[in-house]
Amino acid sequence: MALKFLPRFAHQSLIAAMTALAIIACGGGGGGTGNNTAADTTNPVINLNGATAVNHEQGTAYTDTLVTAVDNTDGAIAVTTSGAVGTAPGTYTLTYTAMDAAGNPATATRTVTVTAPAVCIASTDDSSDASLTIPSYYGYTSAQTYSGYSLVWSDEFSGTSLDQDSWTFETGNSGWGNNELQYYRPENTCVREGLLIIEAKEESFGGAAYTSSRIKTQDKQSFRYGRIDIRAVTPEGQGLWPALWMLGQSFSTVGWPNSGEIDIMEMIGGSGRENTTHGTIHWSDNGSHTYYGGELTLADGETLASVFHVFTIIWDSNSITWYIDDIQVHFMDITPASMAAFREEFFFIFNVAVGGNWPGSPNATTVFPQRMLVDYVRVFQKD
Ligand SMILES: [Ca+2]
Ligand SMILES: [Ca+2]
Repeated sequence: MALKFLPRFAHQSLIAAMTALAIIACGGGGGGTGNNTAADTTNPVINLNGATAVNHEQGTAYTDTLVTAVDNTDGAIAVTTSGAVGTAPGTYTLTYTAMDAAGNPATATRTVTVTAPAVCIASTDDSSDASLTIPSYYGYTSAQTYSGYSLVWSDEFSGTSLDQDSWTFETGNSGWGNNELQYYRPENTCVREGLLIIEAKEESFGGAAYTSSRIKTQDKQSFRYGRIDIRAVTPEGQGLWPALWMLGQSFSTVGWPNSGEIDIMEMIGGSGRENTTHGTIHWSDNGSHTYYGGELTLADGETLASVFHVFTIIWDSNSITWYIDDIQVHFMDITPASMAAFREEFFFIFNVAVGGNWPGSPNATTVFPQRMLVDYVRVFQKD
């Protein structure tokens, strides 16, 4: 609830001055100003100072226009606002009330429709993108339940915008330690048709030649152990580098690689490479960065970009095992003392990098825009 006042004092001073003049004009005397003989039966008038219905794009706080009220006898009077504009897409109503000194009320409303950011649609260099349609990809689907496990968190991406109670956008073009070429922006993410869509574009922004998105669950959703299933289709092309991965929740205090890193899926785009999923962990072995990865290459010409696959880790205090479509990719024993980081909480990061040390830069064969589609992420833990 918020109260809004006009400067009333100035107005009352003016009334007082005019009253004094009236007394002088009447020749003075003790008659006083006299009381109104007729009761005030006229309602105040509320002025919205703006439209009765407005649209507001999600992602920034809504600031309402100053609403005022004026009364025939009281002049400017206070307005009380009830209701609030939420952060999620939807229509919200703000109600304004005012009352004059005689008790005559006034009320008015304004509706504010919060819309999902207009993302994954046309950018200045990509007019064809306005008609984005979600391809009907086929592919692998994992079980909804597992014996001995319970679902503790999932995001099915069934809404119309990224759930910012669980996810945070990371932004910028720092290169992210890998000489990546993209500028990460919220504008390159949307949620549509049950899918998270992260779109990499060839688009100049903030000194970068490409834009994309990177989202994380740090400080919002973190987990230790369990079975994690992520159903996704990767982008493709030389220079694309999609990743579904995790960092230790201690990252903000101990840094990398002390926090530990679990790469559930990485794919490096480019000819002959898009049929291989990489699973890797990074950690600090007594102060030196150490990593160990495994990979699996699909047969029959299938790629990670051609149909949905499910990327899985099964993680407990002893080991992490990676799977694609329930086929084992990699196994790591994490019992050594130097790997204690993997016995702590981790959060998710999903991103599509463009360029960087591992994939190399895009070239003339790379088609933009490119998209990673994520159908769901599910975390199951042992009962
Ligand atoms: Ca009145
Ligand atoms: Ca979904």
